[in-house]
Amino acid sequence: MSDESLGSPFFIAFFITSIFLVFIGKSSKIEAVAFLTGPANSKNNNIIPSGNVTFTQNACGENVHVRVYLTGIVPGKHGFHVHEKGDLTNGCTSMGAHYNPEKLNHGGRTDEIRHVGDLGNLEANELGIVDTTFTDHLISLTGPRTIIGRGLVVHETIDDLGKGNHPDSKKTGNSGGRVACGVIGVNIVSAEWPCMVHSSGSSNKIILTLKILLSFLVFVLLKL
Ligand SMILES: [Cu+2]
Ligand SMILES: [Zn+2]
Repeated sequence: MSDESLGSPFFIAFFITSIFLVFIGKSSKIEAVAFLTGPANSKNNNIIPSGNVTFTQNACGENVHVRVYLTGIVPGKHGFHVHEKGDLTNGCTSMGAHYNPEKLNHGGRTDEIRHVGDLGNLEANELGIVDTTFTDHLISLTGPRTIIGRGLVVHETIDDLGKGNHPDSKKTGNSGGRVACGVIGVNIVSAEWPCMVHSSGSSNKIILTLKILLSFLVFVLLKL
């Protein structure tokens, strides 16, 4: 191969396009949303709680970003969990237990031992509004720990995160009744969903880089 071909505009364009494809073009973003509501609360001027929770995962296996905006919630802290069922037959009570595929004890969101569904507490301000974001490393919108189609529940009282003395502490965090809930459904899906290979976003990028390097090699060999 001559030196001129390496420096040709076509060659440079090919290389730039390849890099662009690896880092930008190969998005496998998924977003899910749950609309939460519950019965009018007699302890809260009969206000009906409502609002949305969105879950965003930018690539298979990556952390999930959670955005919460709820109104009509009694001021203070409230347990917040993904429950195993997306069943609203009998309101929030039919959503089953905390989503716990690994059969571990209940815990807090940042604890090593926790249910996959344990998302800690939400805090409503004096106006009854919860407006917060956080990122979780354990829930997923794809693969074996997907929360799609499951229930999302806000409880009446604070979750003790498995550290209380109550017998239910290590099972539920003893956070009382269920004041608002909804089913987690798909909102935005890009081309790669569901992830057919359970690999992390970074290893997907490595595989794609190898594919591009291989096609680059074929291209070079054809030019020889
Ligand atoms: Cu719960
Ligand atoms: Zn739990």
